Amino acid sequence: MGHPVAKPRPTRFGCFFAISGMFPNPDPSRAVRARPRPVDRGRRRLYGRAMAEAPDAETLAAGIRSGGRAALSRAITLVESTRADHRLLAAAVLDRLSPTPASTIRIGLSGVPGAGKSTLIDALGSSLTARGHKVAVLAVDPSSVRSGGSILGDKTRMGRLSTDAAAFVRPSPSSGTLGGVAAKTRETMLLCEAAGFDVVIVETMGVGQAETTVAGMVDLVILLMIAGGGDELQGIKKGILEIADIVALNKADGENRSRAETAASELRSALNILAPPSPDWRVPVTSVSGATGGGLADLWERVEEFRRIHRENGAWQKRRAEQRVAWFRARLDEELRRRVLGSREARASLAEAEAAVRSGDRAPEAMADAVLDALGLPAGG
Ligand SMILES: Nc1nc2c(ncn2[C@@H]2O[C@H](COP(=O)(O)OP(=O)(O)OP(=O)(O)O)[C@@H](O)[C@H]2O)c(=O)[nH]1
Ligand SMILES: [Mg+2]
Repeated sequence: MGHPVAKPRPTRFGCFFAISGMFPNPDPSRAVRARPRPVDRGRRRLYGRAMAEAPDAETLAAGIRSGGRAALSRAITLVESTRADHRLLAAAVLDRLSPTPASTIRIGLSGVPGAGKSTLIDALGSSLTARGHKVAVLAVDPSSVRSGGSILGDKTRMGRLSTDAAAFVRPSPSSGTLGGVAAKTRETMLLCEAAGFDVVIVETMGVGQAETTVAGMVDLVILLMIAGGGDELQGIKKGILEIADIVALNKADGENRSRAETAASELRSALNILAPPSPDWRVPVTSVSGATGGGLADLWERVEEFRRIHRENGAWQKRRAEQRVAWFRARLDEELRRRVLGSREARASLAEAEAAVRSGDRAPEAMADAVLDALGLPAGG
């Protein structure tokens, strides 16, 4: 039996081989050429040219470090851009801003639509800025991935924070995959930290995947719940409860207060049967009201307690380090794919290869090998 790739087949796939030498490596860093600063020469040896050449990166980084809103906004625009040269420039800015301050707190706030996340963030955030914190609020909204729009009225539901000079509210980037939106949100978070925001809250509306993705970029996850008609415990997705570091029963006000407190105690028993997220931490369940501000001081105390305990046992630092490596790997995978398969010619050839696989004419395994061979990446190395 011959090599499957060599098997002559009557498809138009021959065209793939004809242009296989034409996969240009898009080199967007050419667009941002500049004389490297001294430290870049070392980086250049280590990481190649892309990181060394970025004329505006230094200026932008300096502007962000000095707390300039214009520089911050410009860098966020770069992060959210789909242009390759913008992404490279954003990467160079982030590199100059590394490491960002270790003293910040990154909070993921999750909960079903209408749980009161924005209202609570507005109240909690305002109380924090009143105490001298600088608060950034970002959003990962899976519906924006599908619809191309951001959470409607998000800013208006954070009326106090969006006009607060010590706060920064940014809606979800409105394009890309969930992973792409999350990556942009994470980069924006780092820019905000470098600009002096010491509390970052990432609001995520949703069920499932978005929460897990956000948990991969924050120090702790607060799950906001509301008391339902009595069967709310059955309705909880176990996966979501498992990523929660703190649970808050929201809307504990007016006649809903006692229902929220009953639900909180039921949840405490439910959580007892789940493995705690770390040996030193039992997930606390508090009742809060974003509307009245009730319980928010207690909620913040839990956040600070979580931080104190996990900084002392090292889990805080370890989680951040692991997250950095995970994002490095994700970016590497994405860039590898983009640079190897992203050109117009490669995409056309891939479409052709996929058509041959879709029709059943070629075996997927052999076709994947054929594509990589044609790209000069044979299996034997
Ligand atoms: N009684 C009461 N109502 C609240 C409270 N917080 C929010 N609400 C109401 O609940 C509704 C949803 O509030 P939001 O803060 O927008 O909820 P959200 O979770 O951010 O919603 P999405 O972003 O759409 O997922 C609004 O009508 C609020 O007025 C609260 O603490 N108590
Ligand atoms: Mg909201």
